[in-house]
Amino acid sequence: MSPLKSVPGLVVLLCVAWLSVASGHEPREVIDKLTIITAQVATLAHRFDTVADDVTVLQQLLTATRQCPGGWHRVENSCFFVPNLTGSFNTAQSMCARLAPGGHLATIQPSSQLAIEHILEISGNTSYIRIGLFRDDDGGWSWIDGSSVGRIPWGAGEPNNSPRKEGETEDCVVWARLWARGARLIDAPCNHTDGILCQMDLGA
Ligand SMILES: [Ca+2]
Repeated sequence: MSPLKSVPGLVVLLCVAWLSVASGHEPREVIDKLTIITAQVATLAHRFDTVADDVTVLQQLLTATRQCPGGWHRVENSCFFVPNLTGSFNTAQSMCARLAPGGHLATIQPSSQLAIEHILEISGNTSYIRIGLFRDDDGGWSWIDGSSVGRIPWGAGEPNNSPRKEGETEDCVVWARLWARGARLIDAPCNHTDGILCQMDLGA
């Protein structure tokens, strides 16, 4: 593409005139060189896009070949684990971080919910399982790994911020393992001792 067609003509003419004077070349030569440089830049940009696409494919292949640690269950590009431990929200998050690099309390996405339900059904005996959802400073709900919060499968009547003890608040979320399928999340106090669902991400 001629530079005359890619930027305002007046600016190009002024640049060509200046370059012509500064370099001692004829304006036609300057235009020819600018045209060649423009074409080279376009070629390099195309090559960069091609390399970026190749890197994306290689990253996807690398993620696909990674494996979960022993005892962890793979769901999509993450691994999930129910340790034979219990803890408060903060304790559980620390445990998950110690169990695997990048480990954290689990995030439940609609696409992975059914598979995670199955993992919880075959793991442990604890009725309530901590996950990484908590009430943030704005009063909304946030996942501890920063994932976007979409539809939350709350149980019937939840969240109700209805603690049994006076003075407590229900600022953390647990998975009620024995509730009906599909809607098992309830808000509950963060300091209660519950089971734990950890997650580590293979693509990290
Ligand atoms: Ca509740």
